[in-house]
Amino acid sequence: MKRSLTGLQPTNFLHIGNYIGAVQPAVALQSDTQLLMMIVDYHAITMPQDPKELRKNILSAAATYLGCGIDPAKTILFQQSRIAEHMELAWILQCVAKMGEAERMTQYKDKAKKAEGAKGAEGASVGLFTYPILMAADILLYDTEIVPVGEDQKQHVELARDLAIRFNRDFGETFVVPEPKIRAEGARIMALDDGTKKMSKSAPSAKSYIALTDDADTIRKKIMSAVTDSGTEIRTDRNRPAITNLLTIFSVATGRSIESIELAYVGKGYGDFKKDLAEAVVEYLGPIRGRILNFAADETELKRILAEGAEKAKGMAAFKMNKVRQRVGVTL
Ligand code: ATP
Ligand code: LTN
Repeated sequence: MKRSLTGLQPTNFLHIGNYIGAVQPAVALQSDTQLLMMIVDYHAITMPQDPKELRKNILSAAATYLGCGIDPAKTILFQQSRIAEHMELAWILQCVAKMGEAERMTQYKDKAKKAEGAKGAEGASVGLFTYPILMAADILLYDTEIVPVGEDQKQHVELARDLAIRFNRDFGETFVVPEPKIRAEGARIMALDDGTKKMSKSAPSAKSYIALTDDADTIRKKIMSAVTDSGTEIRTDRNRPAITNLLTIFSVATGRSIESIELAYVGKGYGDFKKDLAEAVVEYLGPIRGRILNFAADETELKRILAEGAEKAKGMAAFKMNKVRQRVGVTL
Protein backbone atom coordinates (compact mmCIF):
# COMPACT_ATOMS: atom_id res chain seq x y z
CA MET A 1 0.00 0.00 0.00
CA LYS A 2 1.24 3.50 -0.81
CA ARG A 3 1.95 5.74 2.14
CA SER A 4 0.50 9.24 2.54
CA LEU A 5 1.11 11.75 5.31
CA THR A 6 -0.01 15.21 6.31
CA GLY A 7 0.14 17.52 9.30
CA LEU A 8 -1.69 20.54 10.65
CA GLN A 9 -0.57 22.92 13.35
CA PRO A 10 -2.51 22.86 16.63
CA THR A 11 -3.01 26.61 16.67
CA ASN A 12 -6.57 27.82 17.12
CA PHE A 13 -9.53 25.96 15.54
CA LEU A 14 -9.28 24.54 12.06
CA HIS A 15 -11.19 26.48 9.43
CA ILE A 16 -13.04 25.52 6.29
CA GLY A 17 -9.88 26.23 4.24
CA ASN A 18 -7.86 23.68 6.26
CA TYR A 19 -10.70 21.20 5.84
CA ILE A 20 -11.08 21.66 2.09
CA GLY A 21 -7.35 22.00 1.35
CA ALA A 22 -5.87 19.32 3.59
CA VAL A 23 -8.19 17.34 5.87
CA GLN A 24 -10.84 16.22 3.39
CA PRO A 25 -8.20 15.07 0.84
CA ALA A 26 -6.42 13.19 3.65
CA VAL A 27 -9.65 11.51 4.76
CA ALA A 28 -10.19 10.42 1.14
CA LEU A 29 -6.71 8.85 1.05
CA GLN A 30 -7.52 6.57 3.99
CA SER A 31 -9.23 4.02 1.78
CA ASP A 32 -6.39 3.25 -0.61
CA THR A 33 -3.20 4.38 1.16
CA GLN A 34 -1.67 4.01 4.62
CA LEU A 35 -2.25 7.51 5.99
CA LEU A 36 -0.24 9.12 8.77
CA MET A 37 -1.98 12.16 10.21
CA MET A 38 0.09 14.41 12.45
CA ILE A 39 -0.58 17.12 14.94
CA VAL A 40 2.56 19.17 14.35
CA ASP A 41 2.98 20.74 17.78
CA TYR A 42 6.70 21.38 17.28
CA HIS A 43 5.82 23.40 14.19
CA ALA A 44 3.30 25.41 16.20
CA ILE A 45 5.94 26.64 18.67
CA THR A 46 7.87 28.41 15.89
CA MET A 47 5.52 31.26 16.80
CA PRO A 48 4.91 32.06 20.50
CA GLN A 49 2.26 29.79 22.09
CA ASP A 50 0.75 29.87 25.54
CA PRO A 51 1.52 26.41 27.01
CA LYS A 52 -1.99 25.96 28.48
CA GLU A 53 -3.60 26.91 25.18
CA LEU A 54 -1.25 24.66 23.23
CA ARG A 55 -2.18 21.65 25.33
CA LYS A 56 -5.87 22.37 24.77
CA ASN A 57 -5.30 22.89 21.05
CA ILE A 58 -3.48 19.56 20.67
CA LEU A 59 -6.45 17.71 22.13
CA SER A 60 -8.94 19.71 20.11
CA ALA A 61 -6.90 19.04 16.94
CA ALA A 62 -7.22 15.31 17.65
CA ALA A 63 -10.99 15.69 18.18
CA THR A 64 -11.22 17.71 14.97
CA TYR A 65 -9.45 15.16 12.78
CA LEU A 66 -11.62 12.39 14.22
CA GLY A 67 -14.75 14.47 13.70
CA CYS A 68 -13.72 15.05 10.09
CA GLY A 69 -13.61 11.32 9.50
CA ILE A 70 -10.06 10.24 10.35
CA ASP A 71 -10.45 6.63 11.44
CA PRO A 72 -7.83 5.48 13.97
CA ALA A 73 -8.41 1.89 12.90
CA LYS A 74 -6.97 2.73 9.49
CA THR A 75 -4.86 5.82 10.10
CA ILE A 76 -1.90 6.47 12.36
CA LEU A 77 -2.99 9.62 14.19
CA PHE A 78 -0.23 11.07 16.36
CA GLN A 79 1.48 14.02 17.93
CA GLN A 80 4.76 15.02 16.27
CA SER A 81 6.60 15.85 19.53
CA ARG A 82 6.16 12.28 20.80
CA ILE A 83 8.54 10.97 18.13
CA ALA A 84 12.01 12.35 18.83
CA GLU A 85 13.27 10.97 15.49
CA HIS A 86 11.58 13.90 13.70
CA MET A 87 13.94 16.30 15.44
CA GLU A 88 16.95 14.05 14.92
CA LEU A 89 16.33 13.71 11.19
CA ALA A 90 15.60 17.45 10.96
CA TRP A 91 19.11 18.14 12.27
CA ILE A 92 20.71 15.89 9.68
CA LEU A 93 18.64 17.45 6.91
CA GLN A 94 19.61 20.92 8.14
CA CYS A 95 23.15 19.88 7.34
CA VAL A 96 22.05 18.82 3.83
CA ALA A 97 19.91 21.88 3.08
CA LYS A 98 21.49 25.14 1.88
CA MET A 99 20.93 28.58 3.38
CA GLY A 100 19.77 29.89 0.01
CA GLU A 101 17.11 27.20 -0.24
CA ALA A 102 15.72 27.98 3.19
CA GLU A 103 15.80 31.70 2.49
CA ARG A 104 13.68 31.26 -0.61
CA MET A 105 10.69 29.88 1.35
CA THR A 106 7.90 32.40 0.86
CA GLN A 107 5.97 31.37 3.98
CA TYR A 108 9.04 32.13 6.11
CA LYS A 109 9.34 35.56 4.54
CA ASP A 110 5.64 36.32 5.16
CA LYS A 111 5.56 34.98 8.72
CA ALA A 112 8.87 36.59 9.70
CA LYS A 113 7.34 39.96 8.83
CA LYS A 114 4.48 39.27 11.26
CA ALA A 115 6.65 37.85 14.07
CA GLU A 116 6.07 39.48 17.44
CA GLY A 117 7.98 42.69 17.96
CA ALA A 118 9.87 42.00 14.80
CA LYS A 119 11.37 44.32 12.30
CA GLY A 120 11.27 41.76 9.52
CA ALA A 121 13.27 38.57 9.98
CA GLU A 122 15.40 39.97 12.85
CA GLY A 123 12.81 39.15 15.48
CA ALA A 124 11.57 35.83 14.07
CA SER A 125 12.59 32.60 15.81
CA VAL A 126 15.32 30.49 14.22
CA GLY A 127 12.74 27.68 14.30
CA LEU A 128 10.51 29.62 11.94
CA PHE A 129 13.40 29.66 9.50
CA THR A 130 14.26 25.96 9.76
CA TYR A 131 10.62 24.83 9.96
CA PRO A 132 10.41 23.60 6.33
CA ILE A 133 13.34 21.28 7.07
CA LEU A 134 11.52 19.81 10.07
CA MET A 135 8.56 19.32 7.72
CA ALA A 136 10.85 17.50 5.26
CA ALA A 137 11.94 15.23 8.13
CA ASP A 138 8.26 14.54 9.00
CA ILE A 139 7.66 13.41 5.45
CA LEU A 140 10.88 11.50 4.68
CA LEU A 141 10.95 9.57 7.95
CA TYR A 142 7.98 7.46 6.88
CA ASP A 143 8.78 6.75 3.20
CA THR A 144 5.84 8.96 2.28
CA GLU A 145 4.79 8.95 -1.36
CA ILE A 146 1.81 11.31 -1.24
CA VAL A 147 1.46 14.55 0.77
CA PRO A 148 -2.03 16.08 0.64
CA VAL A 149 -1.70 19.80 1.40
CA GLY A 150 -3.08 23.20 0.48
CA GLU A 151 -1.39 25.34 -2.17
CA ASP A 152 0.70 27.29 0.39
CA GLN A 153 2.63 24.14 1.34
CA LYS A 154 3.67 23.18 -2.19
CA GLN A 155 7.05 24.88 -1.93
CA HIS A 156 7.79 23.03 1.33
CA VAL A 157 6.99 19.64 -0.20
CA GLU A 158 9.25 20.53 -3.12
CA LEU A 159 12.05 21.24 -0.64
CA ALA A 160 11.46 17.80 0.92
CA ARG A 161 11.78 16.28 -2.57
CA ASP A 162 15.04 18.15 -3.24
CA LEU A 163 16.52 17.09 0.10
CA ALA A 164 15.54 13.44 -0.47
CA ILE A 165 17.15 13.45 -3.93
CA ARG A 166 20.34 15.11 -2.64
CA PHE A 167 20.66 12.78 0.37
CA ASN A 168 20.13 9.71 -1.85
CA ARG A 169 22.77 10.99 -4.27
CA ASP A 170 25.34 11.72 -1.57
CA PHE A 171 24.77 8.83 0.87
CA GLY A 172 23.04 6.13 -1.20
CA GLU A 173 19.36 5.31 -1.78
CA THR A 174 17.58 6.01 1.56
CA PHE A 175 14.46 8.12 1.10
CA VAL A 176 11.34 7.86 -1.04
CA VAL A 177 10.87 11.06 -3.05
CA PRO A 178 7.40 12.40 -2.08
CA GLU A 179 4.77 14.05 -4.31
CA PRO A 180 2.50 16.87 -3.15
CA LYS A 181 -1.21 16.26 -3.75
CA ILE A 182 -2.94 19.57 -4.25
CA ARG A 183 -6.58 19.71 -5.30
CA ALA A 184 -7.44 21.56 -8.49
CA GLU A 185 -10.17 23.62 -6.86
CA GLY A 186 -10.17 24.75 -3.21
CA ALA A 187 -6.43 24.41 -2.51
CA ARG A 188 -6.34 28.07 -1.49
CA ILE A 189 -9.51 29.32 0.15
CA MET A 190 -9.33 33.07 0.66
CA ALA A 191 -10.26 35.15 3.72
CA LEU A 192 -13.93 36.23 3.88
CA ASP A 193 -12.95 39.81 4.69
CA ASP A 194 -10.24 40.10 2.04
CA GLY A 195 -10.32 38.10 -1.18
CA THR A 196 -6.62 38.65 -1.76
CA LYS A 197 -5.45 36.99 1.49
CA LYS A 198 -5.41 33.28 2.33
CA MET A 199 -7.93 32.20 4.97
CA SER A 200 -5.73 31.68 8.01
CA LYS A 201 -6.10 30.37 11.56
CA SER A 202 -3.92 33.08 12.97
CA ALA A 203 -5.81 35.95 11.32
CA PRO A 204 -6.66 38.72 13.80
CA SER A 205 -10.35 38.85 12.85
CA ALA A 206 -12.62 35.82 13.42
CA LYS A 207 -14.81 37.22 10.62
CA SER A 208 -12.16 36.25 8.09
CA TYR A 209 -12.64 32.51 8.55
CA ILE A 210 -15.32 29.91 9.18
CA ALA A 211 -14.11 27.63 11.96
CA LEU A 212 -15.22 24.00 11.86
CA THR A 213 -16.72 24.58 15.29
CA ASP A 214 -18.77 27.67 14.30
CA ASP A 215 -22.49 27.13 14.86
CA ALA A 216 -25.09 27.63 12.11
CA ASP A 217 -25.91 31.22 13.06
CA THR A 218 -22.27 32.26 13.22
CA ILE A 219 -21.67 30.71 9.78
CA ARG A 220 -24.69 32.60 8.37
CA LYS A 221 -23.53 35.90 9.84
CA LYS A 222 -19.97 35.48 8.59
CA ILE A 223 -21.07 34.62 5.07
CA MET A 224 -23.62 37.44 4.88
CA SER A 225 -20.92 39.90 5.90
CA ALA A 226 -18.25 38.47 3.56
CA VAL A 227 -16.83 41.06 1.18
CA THR A 228 -17.75 40.86 -2.49
CA ASP A 229 -16.10 42.64 -5.36
CA SER A 230 -17.48 45.62 -7.21
CA GLY A 231 -20.04 44.76 -9.87
CA THR A 232 -23.14 42.63 -9.44
CA GLU A 233 -22.53 39.54 -11.52
CA ILE A 234 -22.00 36.20 -9.82
CA ARG A 235 -19.19 34.71 -11.85
CA THR A 236 -15.52 33.83 -11.41
CA ASP A 237 -12.98 36.31 -12.69
CA ARG A 238 -9.28 36.69 -11.91
CA ASN A 239 -9.90 40.32 -11.04
CA ARG A 240 -12.76 39.49 -8.67
CA PRO A 241 -11.11 37.25 -6.05
CA ALA A 242 -13.80 37.58 -3.36
CA ILE A 243 -16.76 36.35 -5.42
CA THR A 244 -14.53 33.74 -7.08
CA ASN A 245 -13.68 32.45 -3.59
CA LEU A 246 -17.33 32.27 -2.53
CA LEU A 247 -18.16 30.38 -5.73
CA THR A 248 -15.34 27.93 -5.01
CA ILE A 249 -16.64 27.31 -1.48
CA PHE A 250 -20.19 26.85 -2.86
CA SER A 251 -18.92 24.36 -5.44
CA VAL A 252 -16.86 22.30 -2.98
CA ALA A 253 -19.62 22.30 -0.33
CA THR A 254 -22.30 21.09 -2.74
CA GLY A 255 -20.30 19.10 -5.29
CA ARG A 256 -21.86 21.24 -8.05
CA SER A 257 -19.67 22.70 -10.79
CA ILE A 258 -18.90 26.42 -10.65
CA GLU A 259 -20.48 26.88 -14.12
CA SER A 260 -23.79 25.40 -12.98
CA ILE A 261 -23.84 27.70 -9.95
CA GLU A 262 -23.03 30.74 -12.08
CA LEU A 263 -25.86 29.81 -14.41
CA ALA A 264 -28.33 29.40 -11.55
CA TYR A 265 -27.62 32.98 -10.36
CA VAL A 266 -27.78 34.84 -13.66
CA GLY A 267 -29.89 37.93 -13.01
CA LYS A 268 -29.93 37.39 -9.22
CA GLY A 269 -28.13 39.49 -6.60
CA TYR A 270 -25.41 38.85 -4.04
CA GLY A 271 -28.04 38.66 -1.26
CA ASP A 272 -29.79 35.58 -2.70
CA PHE A 273 -26.49 33.99 -3.55
CA LYS A 274 -25.03 34.47 -0.08
CA LYS A 275 -28.17 33.17 1.65
CA ASP A 276 -27.99 29.95 -0.36
CA LEU A 277 -24.25 29.69 0.13
CA ALA A 278 -24.68 30.05 3.90
CA GLU A 279 -27.22 27.20 3.95
CA ALA A 280 -24.93 25.05 1.81
CA VAL A 281 -22.01 25.61 4.21
CA VAL A 282 -24.21 24.96 7.27
CA GLU A 283 -25.24 21.65 5.72
CA TYR A 284 -21.66 20.83 4.74
CA LEU A 285 -20.10 21.52 8.14
CA GLY A 286 -23.02 20.86 10.52
CA PRO A 287 -22.50 17.10 10.95
CA ILE A 288 -18.74 17.57 11.31
CA ARG A 289 -19.20 20.12 14.08
CA GLY A 290 -21.40 17.74 16.05
CA ARG A 291 -18.87 14.94 15.78
CA ILE A 292 -15.95 17.20 16.78
CA LEU A 293 -17.80 18.31 19.92
CA ASN A 294 -18.55 14.68 20.81
CA PHE A 295 -14.95 13.57 20.46
CA ALA A 296 -13.70 16.65 22.32
CA ALA A 297 -15.79 15.70 25.36
CA ASP A 298 -13.74 12.56 26.03
CA GLU A 299 -10.17 13.59 26.80
CA THR A 300 -9.18 10.15 28.06
CA GLU A 301 -10.18 8.54 24.79
CA LEU A 302 -8.33 11.21 22.76
CA LYS A 303 -5.17 10.59 24.75
CA ARG A 304 -5.55 6.84 24.30
CA ILE A 305 -5.87 7.21 20.52
CA LEU A 306 -2.82 9.50 20.39
CA ALA A 307 -0.74 7.12 22.52
CA GLU A 308 -1.66 4.24 20.23
CA GLY A 309 -0.75 6.30 17.15
CA ALA A 310 2.56 7.36 18.68
CA GLU A 311 3.50 3.77 19.38
CA LYS A 312 2.93 2.76 15.75
CA ALA A 313 4.74 5.82 14.37
CA LYS A 314 7.65 5.31 16.78
CA GLY A 315 8.41 1.84 15.41
CA MET A 316 8.48 3.09 11.82
CA ALA A 317 10.55 6.17 12.65
CA ALA A 318 13.12 4.26 14.73
CA PHE A 319 13.63 1.77 11.91
CA LYS A 320 14.27 4.52 9.37
CA MET A 321 16.60 6.51 11.63
CA ASN A 322 18.80 3.44 12.14
CA LYS A 323 19.35 3.34 8.42
CA VAL A 324 19.92 7.11 8.19
CA ARG A 325 22.56 7.03 10.96
CA GLN A 326 24.38 4.24 9.17
CA ARG A 327 24.30 6.14 5.89
CA VAL A 328 25.66 9.30 7.52
CA GLY A 329 28.46 7.36 9.17
CA VAL A 330 27.76 7.80 12.88
CA THR A 331 26.86 4.17 13.62
CA LEU A 332 29.99 2.34 14.80
P1 ATP B 1 -1.67 29.78 9.99
O1 ATP B 1 -2.39 30.75 9.13
O2 ATP B 1 -1.82 30.04 11.43
O3 ATP B 1 -0.28 29.51 9.53
P2 ATP B 1 -3.06 27.83 8.54
O4 ATP B 1 -4.48 28.20 8.52
O5 ATP B 1 -2.24 28.11 7.31
O6 ATP B 1 -2.40 28.43 9.81
P3 ATP B 1 -1.77 25.26 8.83
O7 ATP B 1 -1.81 24.41 10.04
O8 ATP B 1 -0.50 26.00 8.53
O9 ATP B 1 -2.97 26.30 8.88
O10 ATP B 1 -2.16 24.42 7.57
C1 ATP B 1 -2.69 23.14 7.62
C2 ATP B 1 -3.07 22.66 6.23
O11 ATP B 1 -4.17 23.42 5.74
C3 ATP B 1 -1.95 22.80 5.18
O12 ATP B 1 -1.98 21.68 4.32
C4 ATP B 1 -2.34 24.04 4.44
O13 ATP B 1 -1.85 24.06 3.12
C5 ATP B 1 -3.85 23.95 4.47
N1 ATP B 1 -4.45 25.29 4.37
C6 ATP B 1 -4.23 26.32 5.22
N2 ATP B 1 -4.94 27.39 4.85
C7 ATP B 1 -5.62 27.02 3.73
C8 ATP B 1 -6.53 27.70 2.88
N3 ATP B 1 -6.86 28.95 3.12
N4 ATP B 1 -7.06 27.05 1.84
C9 ATP B 1 -6.72 25.75 1.60
N5 ATP B 1 -5.87 25.05 2.36
C10 ATP B 1 -5.31 25.67 3.42
N1 LTN C 1 3.94 23.03 7.51
C1 LTN C 1 2.61 22.51 7.40
C2 LTN C 1 2.30 21.51 8.43
C3 LTN C 1 3.16 20.30 8.29
C4 LTN C 1 3.05 19.28 7.31
C5 LTN C 1 4.07 18.35 7.61
C6 LTN C 1 2.20 19.07 6.22
C7 LTN C 1 4.19 19.97 9.11
N2 LTN C 1 4.72 18.80 8.71
C8 LTN C 1 4.27 17.23 6.81
C9 LTN C 1 2.42 17.94 5.44
C10 LTN C 1 3.43 17.05 5.74
C11 LTN C 1 1.60 23.66 7.53
O1 LTN C 1 0.55 23.53 7.07
N3 LTN C 1 1.88 24.71 8.16
